[in-house]
Amino acid sequence: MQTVSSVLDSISDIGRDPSRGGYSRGVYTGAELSLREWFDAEATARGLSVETDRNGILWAWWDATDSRDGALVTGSHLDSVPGGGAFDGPLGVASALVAVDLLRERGVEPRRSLAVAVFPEEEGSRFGLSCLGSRLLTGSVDPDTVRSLTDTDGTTFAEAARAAGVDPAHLGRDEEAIRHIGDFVELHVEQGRGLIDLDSAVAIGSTMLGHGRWRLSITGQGNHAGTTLMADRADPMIAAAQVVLAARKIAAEQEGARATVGRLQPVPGGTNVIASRVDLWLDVRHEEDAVTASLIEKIHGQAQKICAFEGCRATLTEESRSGTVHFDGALQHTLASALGRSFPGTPTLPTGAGHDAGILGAIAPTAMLFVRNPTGISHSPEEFVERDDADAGAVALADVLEDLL
Ligand code: HGY
Ligand code: MN
Ligand code: MN
Repeated sequence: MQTVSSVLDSISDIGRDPSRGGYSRGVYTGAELSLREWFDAEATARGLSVETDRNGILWAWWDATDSRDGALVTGSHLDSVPGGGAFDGPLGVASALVAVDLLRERGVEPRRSLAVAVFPEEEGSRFGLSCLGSRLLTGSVDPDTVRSLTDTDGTTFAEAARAAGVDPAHLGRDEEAIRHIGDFVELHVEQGRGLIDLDSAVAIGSTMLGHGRWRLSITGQGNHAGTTLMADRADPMIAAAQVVLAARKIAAEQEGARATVGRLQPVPGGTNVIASRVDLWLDVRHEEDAVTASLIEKIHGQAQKICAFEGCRATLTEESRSGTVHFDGALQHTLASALGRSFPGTPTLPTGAGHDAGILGAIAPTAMLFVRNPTGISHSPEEFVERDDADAGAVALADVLEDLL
């Protein structure tokens, strides 16, 4: 039987990013389409029947009964952030495939159907909206808005989906898929130091931090870098630099808050050109949704002051926002008792990262399992999971699925 590492090894060359390091696997790009084919082959080889739904979500079905309603669903995502690690997403998918092997080996005869699902654009790296597939499924995003989202090349989501064989006209809330999801359990690499400090290979998720994304567009006066005196400038890059520092200061003053600017785009972006505009994206997170709102308000207020002083103008646009999620208590309890046999004393752990399990919690009980990452680093090539911990995660997932099937 395959190990989780050997399953992951089979995709280790797909989507490598030679300039950033790590992997860049944007939704519906060549790399992600190859991963979709890989998943289809791996699932089919396990006797699962693979389908793509109206929102581009992949479903690999173990049709154990004559109905899929109220099925047990597990899985994660295959897309990555730019220059991401090998485990964020794929670990959950590979572990689910190995868990199916384990259930078969144990002779488990499910009382309900089981599906391994792969959700597209979880990272929102290509089109800017995270957990896009699960948001479409649950109807928590407007399909028209999604269809017109564009990537940095100007390709719309509709064009990219159509090219991948997903008809954009059918995007939207999927009552049939919602009926199918009885419970959802997602295994995911731990993206912080939680499990290192707890010295445990696995943990049960307790909460998922609320977070949002905002785009700040700062306009000034584009001009020549050589002929424009310093006193004559309205340089949006100077304003943007101060906003980045202000965001850090405001978040640092708020217990438990995170504010990040990881993406900043000057227009036109010439070495000898004073930018006419700078777009930057704020990722702001806090356990209390009202605090997240007040943080973004403070940052926006500071940005307006900075821009007034620099002779620039700023426009803030909210791109996404999700409240803090508390995973289903009864399901957490089932996970804890299922793990009691092979993983006594499994801890529970909050996550500062967003996941499809958080979005799907609106339509079904959801839970998460985390697997130790000895680097405590994620969204970076250094993200890592030891082979033994990866296999322990698949055993833990199989134990949980067996109890729930
Ligand atoms: O951004 C997040 O927290 C997740 O990795 N998409
Ligand atoms: Mn991620
Ligand atoms: Mn992820």
